Amino acid sequence: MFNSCLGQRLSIVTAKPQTTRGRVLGILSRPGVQIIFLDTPGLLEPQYRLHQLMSRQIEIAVREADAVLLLLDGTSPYDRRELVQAFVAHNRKPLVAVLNKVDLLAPHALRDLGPALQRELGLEELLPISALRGDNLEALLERLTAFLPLGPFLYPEDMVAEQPERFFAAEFIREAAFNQLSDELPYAINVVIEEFAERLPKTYIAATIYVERDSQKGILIGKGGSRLRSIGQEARKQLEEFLEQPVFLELWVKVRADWRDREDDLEEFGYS
Ligand SMILES: Nc1nc2c(ncn2[C@@H]2O[C@H](COP(=O)(O)OP(=O)(O)OP(=O)(O)O)[C@@H](O)[C@H]2O)c(=O)[nH]1
Ligand SMILES: [Mg+2]
Repeated sequence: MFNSCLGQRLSIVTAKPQTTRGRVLGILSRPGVQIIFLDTPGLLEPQYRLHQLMSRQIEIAVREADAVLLLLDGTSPYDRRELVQAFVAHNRKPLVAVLNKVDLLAPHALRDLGPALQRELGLEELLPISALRGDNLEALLERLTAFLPLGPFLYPEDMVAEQPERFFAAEFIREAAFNQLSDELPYAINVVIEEFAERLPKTYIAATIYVERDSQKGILIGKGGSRLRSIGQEARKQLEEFLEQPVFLELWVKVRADWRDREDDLEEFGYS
């Protein structure tokens, strides 16, 4: 939804939950209005110190924001019901709630689901959208605009993102790893960009993928290095599209035991 509203692929998207770990800022400028979106992780029950820091990203974004956009997945609308209920109950910011993926819902299912969800979660309004098809995104932008303060633009009109290219490079590598690994392994991964150099004819990017255990290292690398190579190929394609330049990508794998629970590692990796 974030990417669809911005018309750019800034936030990585995968079929696995807990893909987004940090806060990603995206700027949408139109005549007379600038909307600054902060994409955050989803509400979650923390199991690791990393999860606590992810939850804090939500708190920080909400504190900074003029309005909160609560996005529910139409195919699992009651997912984490208590967390969502508690969030809505404690929220003091203007709230715009949307039900996404209506492209996958039959019209009659939507007719019943909308009012039931509103009642259950205490939502005044629930806007059905499809980020995939673009349904109701204009209506959503209009609702959000109503809560924005009057004033000069906060960013130049031609600026879409604020975070450095290195950040997005790490994210695209993590996205490829999420797509190509299964079970717990994607969650044990962290990507660090070691070098990012704009050289001719190709931008040179070297990155380390950290895992938590030696056994995970072998799975990530795969037979004869096949899986790591395949992850690298997918990431390189995305990076070339994003940077609009040919990219030479070099990937390394290292073990950092229990990094998801270690304060010093989380700080080094930029999560705190
Ligand atoms: N059919 C359909 N699929 C969608 C739509 N929007 C997102 N998806 C899919 O839903 C999945 C999750 O998308 P994400 O953007 O990673 O979800 P998220 O809410 O950011 O979740 P996390 O970052 O993991 O917390 C991906 O497979 C998307 O392609 C939509 O409008 N319709
Ligand atoms: Mg996300």
